[in-house]
Amino acid sequence: MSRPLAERLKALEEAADLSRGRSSAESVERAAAVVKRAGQRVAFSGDHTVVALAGATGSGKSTSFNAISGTEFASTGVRRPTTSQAMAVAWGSELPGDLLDWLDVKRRHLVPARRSSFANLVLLDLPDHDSTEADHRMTVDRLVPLVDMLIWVVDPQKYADAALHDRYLRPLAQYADVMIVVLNQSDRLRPAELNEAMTDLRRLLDAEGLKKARLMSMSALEGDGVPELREVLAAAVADKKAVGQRIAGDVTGAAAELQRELGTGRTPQLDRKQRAPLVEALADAAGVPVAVEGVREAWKLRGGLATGWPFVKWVAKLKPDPLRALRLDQGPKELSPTSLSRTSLPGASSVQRARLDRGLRELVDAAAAGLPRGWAGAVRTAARGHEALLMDRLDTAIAGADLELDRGTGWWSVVRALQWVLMLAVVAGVLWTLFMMFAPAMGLAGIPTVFWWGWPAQFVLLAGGVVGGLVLAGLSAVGVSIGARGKANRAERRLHEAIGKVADAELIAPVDAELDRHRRAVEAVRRAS
Ligand SMILES: Nc1nc2c(ncn2[C@@H]2O[C@H](COP(=O)(O)OP(=O)(O)OP(=O)(O)O)[C@@H](O)[C@H]2O)c(=O)[nH]1
Ligand SMILES: [Mg+2]
Repeated sequence: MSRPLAERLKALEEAADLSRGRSSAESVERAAAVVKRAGQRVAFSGDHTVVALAGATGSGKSTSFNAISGTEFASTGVRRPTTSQAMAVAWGSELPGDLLDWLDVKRRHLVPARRSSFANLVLLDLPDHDSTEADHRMTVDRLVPLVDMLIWVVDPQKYADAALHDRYLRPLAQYADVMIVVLNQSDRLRPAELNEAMTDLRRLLDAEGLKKARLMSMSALEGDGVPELREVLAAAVADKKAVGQRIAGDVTGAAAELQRELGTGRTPQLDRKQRAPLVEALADAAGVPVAVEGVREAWKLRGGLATGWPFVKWVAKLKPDPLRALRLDQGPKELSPTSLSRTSLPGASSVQRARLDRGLRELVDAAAAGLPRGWAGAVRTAARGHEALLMDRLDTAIAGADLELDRGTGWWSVVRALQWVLMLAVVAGVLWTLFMMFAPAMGLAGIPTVFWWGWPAQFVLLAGGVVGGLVLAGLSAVGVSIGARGKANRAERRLHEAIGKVADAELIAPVDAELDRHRRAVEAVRRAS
């Protein structure tokens, strides 16, 4: 087998594999069968040239078989149909048993020939293709795709028969290189009639795309044209091209069929602009806004608890922590890899679902635009194949995102310490005041009042502690609120990133892979053609 042909076969095999499940099963299987058959044909004997005589009953196939081979192996007759089983005669030192087994031709004869111009020729006499016997037709249909060269034997009465032209010649046009049409029984026509019939038949063949098919006239009975046909066969045997040409024809036909099923040959591109809205819809459906709001509230609550005025902040302790309630406060390390749903975020509302569905549909429709049905379906399956798991994946991604809630809390501790000092000042002020009030009654008269900045020290401690604590709490609240906004923004970014990764892995990548598959199939078919 020539190198280009071997490469074309490889490309055809690749195209068939890529098209499997997308293009029609018939075209894929046909291509795969061509590849397999070619491999077998060459493996069983690339040296032999298998030529079959086919045609309608009574056209003279068996008579031609005997005339060409110079034997009497084939029985001819007036009883129609005569030949019911394929028969082979092989020239050489031994019968090519494997090849004939593969062809499943049981009746076989050897013509010992070492140096004959027919050495390595296998000539087959086939039953008729237009028989009332169904298995005759089956034998023909089985062998026509397997042989290397076909000689169509036609007679002056039936050479234009629709059964021959519609069922065989036209569909086999791609094998014109390895087809010979022989107008037999030329002895039954006057020269002018023969001329006319040959011209008519040539025109018919040309119109059917068989320009390259050779047309000859012959009288198998009287021998006219037999040497010429023998010469053509000897030449085919000598240049050994028939096997390759036949396979090349197979590849061309199968590739053309695959090509048709790939559409215009242009693969659509996934529109990157559609990614952002899709991620947005996914984030929405997965509850990212709720999570972001939770981050904001939790930050405020936690910041308030840390930096608030100690005398009232216990009230805040009564509120549940929103992130804990959503089960979003667990760091990535604490996640158990087994549980599927990890957060307690609310499920998607019907509105969110509808929006997500629309986003997905738009993405898929754009990606599949212009693709033939089977391929478009595969793109759709690629995008929606894991849909059931998608929500879980999104939830896992949200649960695993680092929301950075453990960072940026350093100043809270400083404020907390300050608040303690200020609280102690208040307590000291109160105790001091009480002491000053009850000192005389306890017989401790005459304790002088200490003045700071013109005010009694205990009052300065008490008032300073209260005012300081409240002011500090107020300023901290502003800081916490600014921090909460920052945390919420960062969480939103982080969660979108995480959702984007899921979208890429579960939706974009599979669709891209499917489009790439189409692209590669188009390319493989181009190489096979
Ligand atoms: N006049 C004439 N008769 C022929 C010629 N070739 C074959 N015949 C006759 O046509 C009849 C049929 O010939 P076969 O060779 O048996 O035809 P076949 O195509 O093998 O027919 P099936 O085996 O039935 O498919 C026989 O009687 C042959 O003698 C020819 O070139 N000229
Ligand atoms: Mg016959």
